[in-house]
Amino acid sequence: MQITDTPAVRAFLRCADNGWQQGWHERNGGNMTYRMRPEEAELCRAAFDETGPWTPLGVRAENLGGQYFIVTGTNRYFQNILVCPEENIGVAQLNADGDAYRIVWGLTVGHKPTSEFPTHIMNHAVRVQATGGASRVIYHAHPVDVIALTFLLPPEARAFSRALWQAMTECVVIFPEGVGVVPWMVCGGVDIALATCKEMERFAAVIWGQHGLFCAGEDFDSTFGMMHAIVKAAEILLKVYASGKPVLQTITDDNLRAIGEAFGLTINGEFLD
Ligand code: 2HA
Ligand code: ZN
Repeated sequence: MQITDTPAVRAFLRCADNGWQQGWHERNGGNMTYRMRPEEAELCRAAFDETGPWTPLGVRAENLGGQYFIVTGTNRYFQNILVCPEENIGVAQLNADGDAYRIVWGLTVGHKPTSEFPTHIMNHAVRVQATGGASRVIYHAHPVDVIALTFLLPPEARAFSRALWQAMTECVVIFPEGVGVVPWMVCGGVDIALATCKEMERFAAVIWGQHGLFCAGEDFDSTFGMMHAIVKAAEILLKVYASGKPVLQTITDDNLRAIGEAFGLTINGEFLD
């Protein structure tokens, strides 16, 4: 079987293309990584070249040592991923210490994983711990409405979580813990990786000021679905703000508590009044 025909890679390709179709990936914007299950990596192993030199990551994820990740490439475009997977995505292996990587398959153009690879790896490290090993996908995109919202709300988890919960009933069901926020920072480096993974200790979704959004999840559907819900809620908020009309009713804190009770959820009480 070709690597591109294995279920894990096919699911990665489909998710990436869905993001492109949504308009979340101008030019080379956005990136995605998937932490492969041992049996998924084993299925591809015959096609891996595991002889290359290690490249330092700049961060260290001890709990991920030796694991394999499907990754998008730096300066590659989501619009091309489905058409030419081998040029635009690859598989990266971490060394035993979890502080360096090598490409073992793919990325035949550019040969380097996404510039946000340190952020992805640190997010995986934290989400693996937060979910007892279940978390596998980290997905970063540049959705217009989420970025626009970062000009209008204070760059704080509480403000964003409350606004998004109030925008659409299902939001508090999808992310009852809320969303994290990292105010504007230089992207692509270790500092933003550390700031993001600190938020990821508590939240599966983290908004980057004037930049975009990171979502983590156990599979592609739930990760994409989280991103989609946040984008949609942001769009609703912007439409309401842009209407210039007074808001006559919203989802109150008691309404949110009632949803929590009805669905058996623990809603982050810090964000309720
Ligand atoms: O991959 O989105 O944050 C390009 C980016 C950097
Ligand atoms: Zn980005």
